[in-house]
Amino acid sequence: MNQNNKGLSILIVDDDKTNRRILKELVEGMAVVLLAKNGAQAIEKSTELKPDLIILDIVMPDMDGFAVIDTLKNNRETHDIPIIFITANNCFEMEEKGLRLGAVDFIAKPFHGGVVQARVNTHLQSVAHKKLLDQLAHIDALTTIANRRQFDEVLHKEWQYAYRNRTEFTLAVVDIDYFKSYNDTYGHLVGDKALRSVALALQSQLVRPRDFVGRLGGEEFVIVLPETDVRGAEVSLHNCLNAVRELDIPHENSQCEACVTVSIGSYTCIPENMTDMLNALNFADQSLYLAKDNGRNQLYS
Ligand code: GH3
Ligand code: MG
Ligand code: MG
Ligand code: MG
Repeated sequence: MNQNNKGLSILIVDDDKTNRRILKELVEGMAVVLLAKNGAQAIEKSTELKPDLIILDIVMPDMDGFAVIDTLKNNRETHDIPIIFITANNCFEMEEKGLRLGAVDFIAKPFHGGVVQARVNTHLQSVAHKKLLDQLAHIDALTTIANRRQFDEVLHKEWQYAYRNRTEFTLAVVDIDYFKSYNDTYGHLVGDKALRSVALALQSQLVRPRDFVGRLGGEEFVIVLPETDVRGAEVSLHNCLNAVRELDIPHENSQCEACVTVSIGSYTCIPENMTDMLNALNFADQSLYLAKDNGRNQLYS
């Protein structure tokens, strides 16, 4: 029905088999359909599969729709999933209760198929918009890699993981060498192009799924290497240095080589608390300063 909804999923929760089938037939052209026949199953599937929209029956044995929405809204993992109530129990009090519990819509049974489709379509479109906005909010427009906001979130998550699991954690800061003079020599637009190439070269070297690179701002990047000790980090970060050098972007006024290079400062630790997270970037920055002071075009860890 709507091309923009591709890849989205809807969970239909109803204890009545015929209702599940009818609803499924109505919406299966718009999204991937998942089914649950009771409240417990609804919660299990919502937590595991994170559907983009839930159509929820109210009257069900054991656990009714109100209990289900209450549980989902109180769980951080599921609390943003939009829920549409659909029920034969359609007095205004029920409708008000459902909406106050956080439902985005309320449909009375017997329903008209076209109305259900139209409403579901509207909600799927808002989900798609929200996803797009969320993506844009986490990406750096110039380089297309992750931005500072995403870095802050990843740092918090990975630092917490390392702290809880007593694993080593590496944070590295990357800064392009003599980039002011690059802009002065070749112009700002060519500078932007070089920035993009450097960002993608760094990204191409970080192959493990949780390795992360983002743009901190200006011509500085940040790399997070979870579960990585000093030796492991040195391998990955040397690969990054080489990948940038191998781009072989001419820089006739660089004082290290005739091409664009970067300096990298890194810091590895097993976190002892959550507050030290704020200092980790400073420590990596201190190493970067030493890499610069030592002649640039190198890693200091
Ligand atoms: P160093 O080797 O010590 O790092 O020297 P540098 O010239 O790279 O360092 P400095 O901090 O003095 O200059 C950074 C320059 O990066 C300044 C600015 O012209 C350039 N820059 C920052 N952001 C952008 C951007 O988005 N696009 C372009 N083209 N240049 C940028
Ligand atoms: Mg029912
Ligand atoms: Mg800089
Ligand atoms: Mg620089």
